Amino acid sequence: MIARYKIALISGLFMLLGSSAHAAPVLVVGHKNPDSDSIFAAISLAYLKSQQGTPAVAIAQGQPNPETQFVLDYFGLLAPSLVLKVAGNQVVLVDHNNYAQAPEDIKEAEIVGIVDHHNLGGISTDEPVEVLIKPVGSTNTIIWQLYQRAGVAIPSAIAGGMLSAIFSDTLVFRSPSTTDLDRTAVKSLAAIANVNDIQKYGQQMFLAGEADLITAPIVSLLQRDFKNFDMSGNKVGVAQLTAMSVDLLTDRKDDYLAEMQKQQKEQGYKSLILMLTDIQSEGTELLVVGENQLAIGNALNVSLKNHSAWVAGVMSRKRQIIPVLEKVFDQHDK
Ligand SMILES: [Mn+2]
Repeated sequence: MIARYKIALISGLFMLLGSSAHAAPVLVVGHKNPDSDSIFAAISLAYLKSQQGTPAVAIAQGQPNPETQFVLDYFGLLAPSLVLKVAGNQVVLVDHNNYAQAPEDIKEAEIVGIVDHHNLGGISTDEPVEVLIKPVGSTNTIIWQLYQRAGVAIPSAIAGGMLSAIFSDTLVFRSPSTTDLDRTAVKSLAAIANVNDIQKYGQQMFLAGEADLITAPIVSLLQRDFKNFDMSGNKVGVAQLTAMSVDLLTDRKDDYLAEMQKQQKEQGYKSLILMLTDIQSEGTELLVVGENQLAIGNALNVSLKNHSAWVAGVMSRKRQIIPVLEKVFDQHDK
């Protein structure tokens, strides 16, 4: 154990000596199908690292969704470059910490940092890594704290992106994942970004995000905020769409179910779940196809009819759905 650590230390030292002249920048990347938190965490952390003397660039594993694009345009920021291959680079993961949501070739890269607010997802590394994971509403809340501690000023546009990300992840503080730290961060960021009426701005942002829910192809909507999970060896997919009007979400329920059933069979999912989350009435229409439908319904105290049920008070995938599913698949396995 000790010998191995020594070797790691020595090779780390050689890397340090050998790479000082023209080191490639560290790549900061959020999860697949990036949401606002992933995009703005990459932008804000890359800027902070660069200010602290470590050249870093934000990259993304997908195009910005309509909500994120609205925020980018609103504050005059550019979307991070689309980069799918990271082999041979130093990488910081933001807003995720599992292989399923990281770049495909991440095992051929060197993970040098993780900043996240999700459950530990099973990544292992050869070298010691700087890891910062806190159970707060948004990765950008953690990054805001990093700026405070470092005493680095946040540019106005980046502050706008960061507060939007916190709004997006906490559904304007309505999600049970919200903490006091998220509220404090938004207050501070809003002052820097000159956003005077934060509630009004949040509404504008969500309206921009849900504008195409009626017209966009079902396949692309299902993919918009889709996350893959490995639960006790089972492939499980959980997508989420949010809107301020539930009709926008449930009008196309049959189309969603048909597409989900198709993908579940074709792509070998044990279960495929879609959360249609209504921000106004604070609940989720849950759509489930595949195995364990009864167990999932029971665990949430609802009975699924035609693969779906309204689950009052459920808004957070990470806090209220993933832990339930992990338990169901864990028990199912034993
Ligand atoms: Mn997030």
